[in-house]
This record gives sequence, structure tokens and C-alpha cells, in this order.
Amino acid sequence: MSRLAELSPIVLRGFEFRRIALPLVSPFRTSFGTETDRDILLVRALTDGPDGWGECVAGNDPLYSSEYVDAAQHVSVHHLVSRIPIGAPIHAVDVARVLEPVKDHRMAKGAVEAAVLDAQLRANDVSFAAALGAVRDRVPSGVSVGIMDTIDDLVRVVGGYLDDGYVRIKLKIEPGWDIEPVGVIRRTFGDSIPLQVDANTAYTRDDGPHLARLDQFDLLLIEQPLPEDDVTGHAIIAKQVATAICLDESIVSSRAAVDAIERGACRIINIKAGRVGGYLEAVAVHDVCRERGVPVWCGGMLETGIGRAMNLALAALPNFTITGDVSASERFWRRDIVTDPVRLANGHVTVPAGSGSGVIIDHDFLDSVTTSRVVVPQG
Ligand code: SMG
Ligand code: MG
Repeated sequence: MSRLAELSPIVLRGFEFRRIALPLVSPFRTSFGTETDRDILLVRALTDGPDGWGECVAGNDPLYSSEYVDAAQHVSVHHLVSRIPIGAPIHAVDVARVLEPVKDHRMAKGAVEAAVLDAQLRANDVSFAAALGAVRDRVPSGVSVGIMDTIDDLVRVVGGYLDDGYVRIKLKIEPGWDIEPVGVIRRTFGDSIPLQVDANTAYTRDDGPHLARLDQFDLLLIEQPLPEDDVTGHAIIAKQVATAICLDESIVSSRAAVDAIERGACRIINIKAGRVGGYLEAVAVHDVCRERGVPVWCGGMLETGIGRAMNLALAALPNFTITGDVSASERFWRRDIVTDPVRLANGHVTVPAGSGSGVIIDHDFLDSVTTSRVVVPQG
């Protein structure tokens, strides 16, 4: 049972927007581009009690979706936080409604809501997991593997993650990097490895017969083969391939989830809080999927320890029955901005149990990677 309704409100003094620069341990290549460094927007909800922290998952460039980090900060500073009452009692469950008149910008809204929710949960000494309705204290950990220069590189990298203990492998695919690499991984590591692929919208409605060639590899799912606005196209592809279609980019709200399910566009849904406008809407997506018998899993957006901790709370909800992209911090970062980064143990990661997101910010390191800071309203 979720404990959101029982929380006492908090009073905000304002927000801090902080940008940090963090290099990835290795380049991450998808069908839309290669990332080597992240420019991350963090939102801090300032209170007279504990502050709250939210992480915006918008990328450096508008390639995964139309959102990108400069735009997220601009809309947050100029259009979002001015709508949130300062100096008066507020409840995190009201944030989404207050921000609703602003169209889209879900990653920005999600980060603002997460910061307020974290502050409110810390003030109430309630964990994200308890607030969202988690039913597990650890979850199995899957890893997402980028497109490589060579198949030998891919075999080496996947082998390393399996040695680390990851219990599920997701391979990024694109036209020209699909049937062959997936086949080699299946043959090299055997039939028992849980394996899935993610196209990040790289295919077209004509590619059904080609994608059906992946059926021979007994994949858990094919994630987002077509553009995000082509729900009907996914329903067409779903009839041509035996492997389950899973949607990521297309699912921007619980309403979009219901629509995609009812139109037969997917049998599985990837939930990312940032993509749907926050953790509370993410729970709503979870609930509509659960009511319709559609299993979900928790996606990742290369988060630091802040977003990673909140994702783990979400991934512990009952309908998260498929292993998610909830990897250890060291998958992406040499050093995290929290004192106790997510670690892998026996293929699982632990759901934080402390107040709020449960993380403690490593302020010295955070300050050392900070590239800018803005406080609103200016005091
Ligand atoms: O955080 O483990 C992670 C990354 C998982 O592959 C991942 N995310 O479409 O699902 C996805 C991608 C988006 C990454 S944006 C560069
Ligand atoms: Mg995806």
C-alpha cells in the first residue's frame, strides 16, 4: 500500500538548479547517437528542514526525445517553479496538477516533482519505496549494452557483464547491427541467458519481416522498433513478429499506455519516470498495466545515484515482474555523486530503505563536478 496520502505537507523556500558534468566510463552508442559525457540537471527543493533532490533525465541533445537539458532547465526556471507555492504548505501529489497547464516537458516536470517528493518524504521520515508501494527490498539487475565497433568487442563486453552477475542482457540494435550480433551473443552465451533488444525507433513499418528474423533467438522482447508517435505501426509489427513488442518512447503517460495496450501495439511496457512526467505518474502507468495484465519493467536513463535510487523504489512495485535496466552505478560512472552508490550483489541491487530516496549526497564531489548553479526565487 502506498503511504503518500498520510504525509504531512512541507513548506518550500525555493529551488536550486545545478548542472554537473560527468564522463561515462565508456562511450554508450545507441541507434540515435554516442554519448561519452553527461551534462546533468539536478533540482534541489530548498526547505527549512531536509532539502530534496531530483534528477532530470533529459539528454545533452534532443535525440532520445525532444527534451534536452538546456531546454529542461529553461522551462523549469521560467515556467514550472513559478507555479509552485513558495512559503506555503505544499504536498508533492499536487505538483503534477499545478504544472499541468505547461505542455509536455515531462522530464523537467518529473525532476521538479521528484525534488519536492524527496524533501517531503525526508521530512516525514518515509522512504520512496514505502511511498510508492514497493513490495520487494531488492530487485534483479539487467544491463543495457550499446552498439559496438565490432562483434568481438560486443562478445567481450557482454561476457564481462555476465561475469559481473547481471541476470539479463539488453542489446541496442539498429539496421545493420541486429540479426548477426544478436545471433552471435545467443550462440556464444547459450539459450538460458535472458536477452532482449532495443531499437530506439530505428526501424520502419516495412521492417516487420526483417524483425521477425529475431524470433529464432528467443528474446524476451523487442523494445521500441518504430518512431514514438507510430502506435498503429507497432500494432502492425506486433502481428508480424512472434517476440513480444515492448514500448518505451511511445509511453508518455498512463493514458498513452492504455491506448497502446488497447490498440495491440505492445505486450510489455518499459516505465521511466522522467519520460512520463514523474514517479507518481510512473506508478499510475504501473497500475493501468497491472489492471490489464501487462507486465512492466523499469527503464534507465544513465542516472546518477539520485535517479538510480528512486528507480529502484519504483522497480520494487508488484507489477515490475520483468528485470529492468537497473544496473550498478559503476556501469556508467567511475565515481557517483552519492556516498553509497548502487552495487551489484548476486545479480541483484538493493532498494534503498532510508528517508526519501535514501541517498546521501557527496557534497564535496558534487561541488567539484558542478558547472553552474541557479537559485529561484533569488534571495
Ligand atoms: O540507464 O541503464 C541505463 C540505460 C538504459 O538503454 C538504456 N536506456 O532507450 O532504454 C533506452 C535507453 C535510453 C538511453 S538515453 C541515452
Ligand atoms: Mg529504450
